[in-house]
Amino acid sequence: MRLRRPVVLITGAGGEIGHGLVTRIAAAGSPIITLDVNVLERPLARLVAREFTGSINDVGLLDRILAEFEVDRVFHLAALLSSRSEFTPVAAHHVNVEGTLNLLEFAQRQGESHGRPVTFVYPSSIAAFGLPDPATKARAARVREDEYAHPQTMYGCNKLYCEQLGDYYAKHYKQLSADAIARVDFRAVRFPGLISALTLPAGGTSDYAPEMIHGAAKGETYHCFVRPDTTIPFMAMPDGVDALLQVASAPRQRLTRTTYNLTAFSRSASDIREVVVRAFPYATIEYRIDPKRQAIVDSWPADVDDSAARGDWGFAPRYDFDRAFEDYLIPTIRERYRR
Ligand code: AKB
Repeated sequence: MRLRRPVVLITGAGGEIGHGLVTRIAAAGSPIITLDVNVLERPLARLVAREFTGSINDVGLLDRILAEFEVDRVFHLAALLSSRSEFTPVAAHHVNVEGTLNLLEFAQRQGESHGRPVTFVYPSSIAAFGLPDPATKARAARVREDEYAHPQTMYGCNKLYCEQLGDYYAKHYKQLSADAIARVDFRAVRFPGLISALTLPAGGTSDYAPEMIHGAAKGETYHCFVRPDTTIPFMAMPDGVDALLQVASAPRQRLTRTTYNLTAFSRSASDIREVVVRAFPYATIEYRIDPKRQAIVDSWPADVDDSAARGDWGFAPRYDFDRAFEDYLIPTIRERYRR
């Protein structure tokens, strides 16, 4: 007999992905508990059953959550992004790796206590790739999951390693102990640059795209820190949230891997500038290249092969480049700043 109602745990719930994810899961009627270092904004907090303010490295706090709740799904979103992580690599490792290890251990113990695997959804990133030079990037075209896995950033190293760690918890956990059973059903997606209309980006290297739009809508001059020809894959946030929900609910037997590439469109910085300037004719967007951030983006693929996600669990983004800007980003951001 079940004594407690299963809940969904979302870490980093106040961040860019968390906003959309909390809203969607709450609308579907599932109770949510959140863990974030910052207090959630009021409208978001109202949607959750219980809000914990604290660190994913506070093991005592995780123990309290373990004792009080039956968690059957974890969306582990908390992380320091790529640019921020290069300034504080040790702190990035602490949050991105040790924090993820704490959450995986939490999920294993939850699964042991209620006797069923806990679905653990992990947003990884194109930062897990590392292409050595622009010529290789141009030649590589649509990179598959297992190619060029030589990240050049602390964040990329953290993401790649945590994908492996999740795989270990899902398949090989304590393999020499006769009585240990793996209780973590780990599922990771490698996100491209995500562009959200609702939240401001914080600390990413793909942020030049959302920053251009938000800057233009606010009437501020924006200095784009990468060259006009710089190309990486992107996705509109609603498709990112859909992907997390879809991969979480995909039948286990359909999944042929634990980590999946995802993309919606690959466009250059100048393509993005052009569409933003068309929508906001008074926008001032200039190029002021930051060689270090440019080098990071140059090490990320121009496009990825996401056929495994499409084939295994039906990933099909709704927003291509034109729809993302015309139907989602421009109207929503315009409205946001008008208000
Ligand atoms: C970042 O730029 O750090 C992120 C990412 C690509 O994972 N947006």
